[in-house]
Amino acid sequence: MSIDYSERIPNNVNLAGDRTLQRALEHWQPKFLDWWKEMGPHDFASAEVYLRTAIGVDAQGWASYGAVKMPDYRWGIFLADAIPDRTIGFGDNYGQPAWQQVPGELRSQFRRIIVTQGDTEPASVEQQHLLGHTCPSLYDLRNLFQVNVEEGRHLWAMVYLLHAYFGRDGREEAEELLARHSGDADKPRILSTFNEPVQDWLSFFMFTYFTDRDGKYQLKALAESGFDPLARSCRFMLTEEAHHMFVGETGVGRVVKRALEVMKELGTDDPAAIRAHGAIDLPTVQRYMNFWFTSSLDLFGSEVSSNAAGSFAAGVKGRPDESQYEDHVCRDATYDLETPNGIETVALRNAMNEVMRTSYVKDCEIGVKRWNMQIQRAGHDLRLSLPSPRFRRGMGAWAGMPVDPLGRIIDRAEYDRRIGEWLPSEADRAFVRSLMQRVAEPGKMAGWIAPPDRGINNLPVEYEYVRLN
Ligand code: BYC
Repeated sequence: MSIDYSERIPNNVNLAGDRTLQRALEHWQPKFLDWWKEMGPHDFASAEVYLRTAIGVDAQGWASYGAVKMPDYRWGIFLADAIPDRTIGFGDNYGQPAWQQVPGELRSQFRRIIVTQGDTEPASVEQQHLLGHTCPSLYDLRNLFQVNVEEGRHLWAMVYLLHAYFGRDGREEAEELLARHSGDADKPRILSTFNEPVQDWLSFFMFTYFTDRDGKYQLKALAESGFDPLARSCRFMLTEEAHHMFVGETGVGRVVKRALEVMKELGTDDPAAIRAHGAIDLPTVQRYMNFWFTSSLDLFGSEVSSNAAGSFAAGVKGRPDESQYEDHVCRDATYDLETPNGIETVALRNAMNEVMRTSYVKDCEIGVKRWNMQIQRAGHDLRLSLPSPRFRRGMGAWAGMPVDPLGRIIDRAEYDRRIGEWLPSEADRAFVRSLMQRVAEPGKMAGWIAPPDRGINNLPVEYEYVRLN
């Protein structure tokens, strides 16, 4: 079904055919807009931004581009097309018809997962609330806002499910999604990373590279769900998510490129000299990577999880790209986990978080390889690397363990002494923040980042992507 933009809430779910649901969502809509005004991009309500908007849900040509004031963005409800006669692809209900309603006994499991997913979306917008003021270019400013409006739409996707399938509980949860706030002492966001401040653009690029990639994996797992409306919502969200990770990968790549240009110009890799020249040295990039990668690893939950086992068994949440596996039931299969006490063999169903985390880590490696190719081509020996997934963990078997970035358990005193070498220090953060000065002339770039290879939608890099009225 195509998207109907003549409706107050654009949708392809025939909202007009369910007046009660439509009214409930129209009641939530102004609260969302109030939240956006207060917690969304600060001070840019009148700016005209070159944004893409969904006009369909098929892979070809789903987007239209044009100048939009963000508060006028048409947030709506879009589900990917239904797969006829879809069956559940994993767990104890393998091969049964997918559910069009939530089975009563799985209600609280589904609600918890949809709420957790929904909570991250506005959280990320809140984290990025002030970044527009320090954009390195109009091109980057536009990308930030594109990410923000789409995270807003992803919130709509989860709120639709809560309203449409969870009755009064769902409506209450939808209100709570606007009441919790990132970093709030009394009502924080649910998951750890979404309470971390994102105060500079290097953090933003790391966040969109590492944390949005958790989004990719979680959405892929939910796109396998036996609850068909959830699966279809997530399939469409994934098409939007790809751009966010592109922003992260190219953003970090451009920071690296600029550092290499300055290193060449100065004929040194001395971080102090590179900093004095207004670029970000590669060891600092590594420390930011260490921070955001390890924080994002925690988003997969514990290695051994009865929640994960229960979700898999029931058909609530599968593995990303479930079709790549031969055994979709995993009733007797086991998994060898590396714990601080050695290898532990556990039921595979209980290790599903770890299975997902392992695929995620592999995916994270791809961008790091590309950044290292740039460094290698420039003739330098330094290489960026992902720290061991045991390093600086806050969840699971390795939580709080004194482990170095290579994954070795070390003496607690040594860990405490050296942790400052591995993570951004206050001085690093202050330095990076000092570079964050707004550059808002079309085609101009801040001195700490190289220009992108190309513009958006075949437009030149110099295009005025945001008109700051
Ligand atoms: N911080 O059994 P456990 C995205 C909680 S990102 C705080 O180990 P489980 C996006 C957990 O909730 C994707 N708490 O793990 C990216 C549980 O609490 P309850 C977001 C944590 O349940 C960028 C307890 O610890 N989507 O879309 O198997 C921008 C024991 O948990 C953390 C999802 O996450 C943590 N890091 O799995 C915008 C998908 N980790 O319930 C958007 C939905 C765990 O006992 N969520 N806990 O009170 C899920 O599938 C699961 O909730 C989790 C945890 C994977 C998060």
